[in-house]
Amino acid sequence: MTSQVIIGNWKMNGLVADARTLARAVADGVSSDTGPRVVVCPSFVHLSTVAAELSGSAVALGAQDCHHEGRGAFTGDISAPMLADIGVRYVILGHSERRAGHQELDEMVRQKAVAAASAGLVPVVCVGETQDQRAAGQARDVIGYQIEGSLPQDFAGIVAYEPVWAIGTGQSASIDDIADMMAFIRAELARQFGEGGKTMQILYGGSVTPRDASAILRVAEVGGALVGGASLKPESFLDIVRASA
Ligand code: G2H
Repeated sequence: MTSQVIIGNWKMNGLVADARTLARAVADGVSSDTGPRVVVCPSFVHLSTVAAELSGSAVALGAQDCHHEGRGAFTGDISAPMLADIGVRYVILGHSERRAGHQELDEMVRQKAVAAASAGLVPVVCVGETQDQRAAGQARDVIGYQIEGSLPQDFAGIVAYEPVWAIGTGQSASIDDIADMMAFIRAELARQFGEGGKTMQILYGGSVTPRDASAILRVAEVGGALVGGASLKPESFLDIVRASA
């Protein structure tokens, strides 16, 4: 069985000293023997600091976004080759906070996933429905379209299902909801990608805490977790890592 993946998304939090302390605590708490793959995704300005702290550890470095072009006149943007160059191995793409706050559309996310893979990064593409879409019975349609639009045809990365209504609210989706959507996403991946879609890793994200991590990580098709708030507390994050397989 493929190891589960636990990814800490630090979002826009902390200063250099905080990132260093958090990275050190996670690096010290994760053993290098087989088990879950552990990734932390600090802000861009903390990547090099965190890379130094993670050096020689079993924890991999991730970023929270990248540009779809490799280089050029894109003021303020960061390319996938730049990230790979400083030791980044994973990149979160299409997070709902970027879809909502930066008007990122499926096609843009797809182009970023292509750029990330070309640079040797593992794209972690997020999909998720809003509360209104769920209430209107559109959750499956929305996720199906996001998968179709955001993942390139040769996609070999990770999909993260993050219902928008569960993000940062302290209220993760119910186990039944997660199981239902995971089964749907697996079927959709298999339908759209054939054999590759049957083994693509799918993470759950949205208010994962140590309290509910074990139950969530045991749901069929859940290949790990994308953790926001709880990843900022080393003990909470490491408890979630220990709950994974
Ligand atoms: C969802 C998640 C991490 P949180 O955004 O991507 O954050 O665990 O705080 O809901």
